[in-house]
This record gives sequence, structure tokens and C-alpha cells, in this order.
Amino acid sequence: MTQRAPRVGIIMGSTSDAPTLRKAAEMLDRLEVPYEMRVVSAHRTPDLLFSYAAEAEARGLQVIIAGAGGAAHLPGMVAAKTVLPVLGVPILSHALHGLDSLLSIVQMPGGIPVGTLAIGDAGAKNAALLAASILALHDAPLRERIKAFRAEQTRAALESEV
Ligand code: RP5
Repeated sequence: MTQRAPRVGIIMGSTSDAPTLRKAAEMLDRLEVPYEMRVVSAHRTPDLLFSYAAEAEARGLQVIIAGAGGAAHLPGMVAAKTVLPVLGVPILSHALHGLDSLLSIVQMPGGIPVGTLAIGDAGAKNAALLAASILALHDAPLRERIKAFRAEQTRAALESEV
């Protein structure tokens, strides 16, 4: 985690989600976007969920990435309490391989949006990239860092050997 004031809040329903959400943190580190990371559970700490979401904007957060698995209410409930963009990451659950997480997060009623990413690591990585793109609308140096990441990815793909 960087020393500067966090612009992105990464929250998750359980410490068991941390290996997935670390993919988001790693990408934000790479793009030099300051973030914070903590466990906020819709079911186990509902009062914390409400206060975290309600206070996020005033604390300076600009995007929230919320990862949860199973009956994954966290992203939707956070979105209900803030107008900040909320990006939902479905965790790869054991019982239903993340399909439960995905459907819980993606099927929001009209009026309260959650930008839902892919299940698991790819979703977490892309949530960070999407959060960075949102911030880069008003941050030209960050936009250049995202472009550099894309260029590096392209170069690696072109130079890869099978
Ligand atoms: C959800 O329940 C969490 O997001 C996690 O994916 C799932 C299981 O949590 P643990 O029982 O591993 O703490 O709330």
C-alpha cells in the first residue's frame, strides 16, 4: 500500500477473498494509484459496511472495488450507500465455482449500478485497470501509465514464443 491518501478502496467480504483482491492491489501498485484494503462484510459486519460506504466519498475515495463470494451482497449494498463508482469482483467459490458470486453481483435492479467484472483473478486485475481508467479521466500522467502498461502487454504478446 502506498503512503499517499487512498483514491481507491478495495474491500472484501472475508480474508479468504484476499488472494483474489491482491491481484487488484498489485495492478494499482504498478500504476502508482494509492489504495486501501480491508475486510468489510455485508453479513458479518453490516454496520461497518454502511459506515464505510457512507463515509467513503468524504474520506477522498473515488472508486470502490468490492469483492465477495457466494451470496455476494457486498458490492450491491455498498453501491446503495454511495454514488462513487462501485466495481464488483465475484470470488471463485467452492460450491458453485463463482457462478453464485457472479449472479449475486451482476443482477442489480435498475437505479443502483455495480460494474461487474469477471470471476476471480482476471476480474480483480481488470477492476483495478477500470478503476485506473476512471481516475485517469482527470489525471493525464495516470493515463500515460495505463498506456505504457498496454504497450508492454502488447510487446510481451508479440515477443512470446510457444
Ligand atoms: C463471503 O463469504 C466472502 O466474500 C467469502 O467469499 C465467502 C466465504 O467467506 P469465509 O467463510 O471464507 O470467511 O462473505
